[in-house]
Amino acid sequence: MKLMKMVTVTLFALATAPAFAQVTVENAWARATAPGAKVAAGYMVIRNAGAADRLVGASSPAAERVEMHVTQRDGDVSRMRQVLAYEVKDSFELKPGGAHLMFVNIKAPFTEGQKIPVVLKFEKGGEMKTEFHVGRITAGSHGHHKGH
Ligand SMILES: [Cu+2]
Repeated sequence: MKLMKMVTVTLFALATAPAFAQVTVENAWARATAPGAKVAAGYMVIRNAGAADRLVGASSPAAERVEMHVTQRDGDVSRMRQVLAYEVKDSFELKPGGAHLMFVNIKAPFTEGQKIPVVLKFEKGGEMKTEFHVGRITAGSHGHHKGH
């Protein structure tokens, strides 16, 4: 009888565990922006210990909208392209020169040390709140593009 009860409790716990026990976000950061800039880029590592999922959207009170972009090399030029989802199997990395979140029409400049609240929307896991820490303007591999 006692064992039966324990099994029931365990099943209940599994059924109600938040989907996000499986998905975690590491090292979420955004680049500081130059005065007057309308967009900012955000990076992170998404880890997924569960079944494959897809990031299908993101939003932030700091920007009019948040798009998902990938960067593609086209000869010497790198171009950004908007995508509708990122496939997240075991992990997915957003990094300078690659995939990134694009904060469009930011409401105020992103300044170093600031924390930008972001809601990530996963196809299966639902919504997840996180924070992007704003780093230096020159952080990452795109610093040399400044001034173009
Ligand atoms: Cu972009």
